[in-house]
Amino acid sequence: MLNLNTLMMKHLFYTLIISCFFAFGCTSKDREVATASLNATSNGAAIGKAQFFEMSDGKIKMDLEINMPEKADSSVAVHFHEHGDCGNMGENTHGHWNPTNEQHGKWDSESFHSGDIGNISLDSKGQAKISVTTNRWSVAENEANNIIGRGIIVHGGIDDYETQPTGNSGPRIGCGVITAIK
Ligand SMILES: [Cu+2]
Ligand SMILES: [Zn+2]
Repeated sequence: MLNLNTLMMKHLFYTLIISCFFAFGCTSKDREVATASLNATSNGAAIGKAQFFEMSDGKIKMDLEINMPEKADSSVAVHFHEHGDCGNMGENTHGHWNPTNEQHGKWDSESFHSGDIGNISLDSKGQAKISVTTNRWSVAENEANNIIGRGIIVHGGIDDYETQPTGNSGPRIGCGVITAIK
């Protein structure tokens, strides 16, 4: 005869396994796959960071934080640029990263570059936190939409979402490089 304790232990064990799969998705935790430190192009001061997570559905999520007290109560434009080289006041990142060969535009509009994050409004302290989740990005080597090694540029002006191919977004005041986390 099985004793009651053994039965209860078995029940508990299967309950835990099942609830883990169905309720908590314990095998598919979002994994941090890349990061970028953002620094002022003028003096190298830290102005924010981006963290990238691979989601269970294969999409990539970016959590972006900007902290620029000198830009309080204003907006800055953010884009991914082609090259991960912040030299020469961010100019070495060259133009907007554009793996799908589209026109520059507003995120989620008819046509836009895959790194056209767009205008981000900073609060009275110059801070902002945004998240973007998309299937336009990957971290897979040899994929055209691999974000690793791309530059992130923070502009001192506002993206008009029209002017080609830059949005006329003003000077490059901040820069970072998307770096893989192994
Ligand atoms: Cu830009
Ligand atoms: Zn663009």
